[in-house]
Amino acid sequence: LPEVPSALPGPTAPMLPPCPDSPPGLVGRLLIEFTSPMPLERVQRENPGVLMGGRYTPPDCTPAQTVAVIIPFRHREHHLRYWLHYLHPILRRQRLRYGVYVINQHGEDTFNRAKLLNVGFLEALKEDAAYDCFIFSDVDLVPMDDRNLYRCGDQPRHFAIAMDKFGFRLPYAGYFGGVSGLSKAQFLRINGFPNEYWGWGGEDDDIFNRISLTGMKISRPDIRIGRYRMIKHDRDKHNEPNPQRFTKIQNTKLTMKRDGIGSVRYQVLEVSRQPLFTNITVDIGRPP
Ligand code: UDH
Repeated sequence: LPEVPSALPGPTAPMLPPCPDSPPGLVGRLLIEFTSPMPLERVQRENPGVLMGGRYTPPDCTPAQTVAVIIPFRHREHHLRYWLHYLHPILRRQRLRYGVYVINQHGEDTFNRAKLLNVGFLEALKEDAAYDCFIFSDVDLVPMDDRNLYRCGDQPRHFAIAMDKFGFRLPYAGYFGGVSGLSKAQFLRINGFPNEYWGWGGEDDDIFNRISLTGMKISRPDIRIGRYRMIKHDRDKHNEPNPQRFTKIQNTKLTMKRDGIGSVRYQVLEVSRQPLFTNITVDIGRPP
């Protein structure tokens, strides 16, 4: 006799259709400016659908990926408010399931962007093991077109390919700075990012090398769509150009096996869930 199920499996929540590949309701080219003041209360008011910690899930469809947006950070509150103001509505229109993580370097020692991004990868996964796509974004970069979709594909993605400060062009063929995205598997395949680039420069080229050395290729949007505005700023204190960067990027092949996500050491000092983002303050040490 056939088995008769004692209870039919009934959906507890309505089943939502998969989110479409090309989200309807995108608006294309956007007007981005950084002149009017941007109080955090206003940004919160404008984004009622964003949950505590900066989490969002589309109400009308099921996304294929769960995206962690990771921002390396120190003393840029003013930039962060613009970033949140512009990005939350864009990411919502893109029908992403996402969370925003601001990785705040504690103390005043030399800044280390790539190490903060490694911390973001691990800490986001501790919050939600479902993250399978990681978008790494500088806090001062806002896309000028919402068709530049913040999701991962079968190759690592470079999003910020046409920045205003570089005349809306790629500054050089191997440029991978500003905003980039890797799936969890792609990130692990390159052993994450280097931890040993202290100060400004070189870490993005090292990441580019890691991707090439593992046989992957960079994917990029159309040059007319990958446009960005950067919030103008002076060089930060304690993020001087790193004079070792030129020699270090010659040695990625040797260093990437021992220096990466497998060897990152840090101490989380505070995790605080804010209305529009999760702030993780971390002690990442200092250069040797
Ligand atoms: N960052 C901080 N705080 C810092 C340093 C860096 O939050 O003190 C983060 C932030 O997300 C920033 C990113 O690291 O967007 C990259 O650093 P950056 O903006 O300093 O790098 P960029 O190449 O500028 O954009 C370099 C200095 C340009 C000086 C130009 C003077 N006209």
